[in-house]
Amino acid sequence: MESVFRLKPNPPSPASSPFAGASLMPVVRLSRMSWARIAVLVIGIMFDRGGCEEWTEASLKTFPFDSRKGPQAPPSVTDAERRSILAGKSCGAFPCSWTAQFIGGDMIDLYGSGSPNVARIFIALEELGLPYQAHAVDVFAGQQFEAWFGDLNPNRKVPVIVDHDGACGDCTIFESAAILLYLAEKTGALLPSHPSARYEVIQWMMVQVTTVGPMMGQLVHFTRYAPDGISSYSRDRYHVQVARVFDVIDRKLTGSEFLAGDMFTIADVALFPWTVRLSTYLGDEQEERLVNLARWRHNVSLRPAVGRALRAQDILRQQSTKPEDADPGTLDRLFGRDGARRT
Ligand SMILES: N[C@@H](CCC(=O)N[C@@H](CS)C(=O)NCC(=O)O)C(=O)O
Repeated sequence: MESVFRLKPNPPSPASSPFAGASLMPVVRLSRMSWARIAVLVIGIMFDRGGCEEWTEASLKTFPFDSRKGPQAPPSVTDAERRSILAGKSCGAFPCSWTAQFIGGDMIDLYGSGSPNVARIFIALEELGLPYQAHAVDVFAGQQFEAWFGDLNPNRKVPVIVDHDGACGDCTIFESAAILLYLAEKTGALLPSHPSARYEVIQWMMVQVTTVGPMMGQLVHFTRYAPDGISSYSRDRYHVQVARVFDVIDRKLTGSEFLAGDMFTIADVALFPWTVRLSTYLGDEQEERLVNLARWRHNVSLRPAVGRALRAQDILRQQSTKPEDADPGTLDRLFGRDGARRT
């Protein structure tokens, strides 16, 4: 477990915090935390475009903060102040992983990367307004094979969360769908309680985790990573499977605002990240036929929490090795090929 803390981003020293000196607030006598809250709110209002743009690489780059630096150092706050911020879910325009640094205290550790299965968890945490701290696991540098990560997930895949305020104490959960269910049950949101509505959501979420994720994952693998010349049968098979399941989803979205009805749920959270670059792998022509999916994706992309989630995940992406820069031996181990041992 020793290297868990190495991965945490280094906050700037408290001396560099704009809230560090009381002399910055000479006229109105407010507590530091009140000033911090006001600053977060004002800057948030100034820069939040309501998440009202479809997420693209370009929109991430134009976000007015240097996401590599993240937020300013947190001032120390009292428990009462922290509770009142949490009660107000005052993440504002910023990712809750940023605001959480102003709050301190128990929060959720998220271990992840820039992948779609990890994006699911960022979106859920932001939708639920839960404070969390994100840690990069650099999978294209092989960090998932380090001993400390095997203690968190013996299957050596991200995402993993550790909830320090969980019903089971420090609850460690892996597998993105299990995490989504856990977070929904913890908060009583994104999943209806009535059994028929609940299982409508669960069955559509299962379509994502058993079919969309794995089929897309294999299609991406055989399109991007497999050696030329030997993979056309496999690529064609996964292409057909992806096209088929998205036809099913598109039909389901006819006359239905969200995947499991008129409420945004963990089924939508599970699907969205895999649709962001769908045309790259499915082809423009096939994707254009999915008109209901396009309408749904556009609406989901306008949700402020989704915008915040993707910006927060981009910080992890920037801290990680790009697939094209990965060492060939690490790629062999990651993909379990050429006799390389994964564990
Ligand atoms: N079924 C898993 C899949 C997770 C997954 O495939 N994670 C990839 C994201 S890059 C990973 O960690 N790969 C590293 C590896 O396989 O070594 C989930 O939904 O959580």
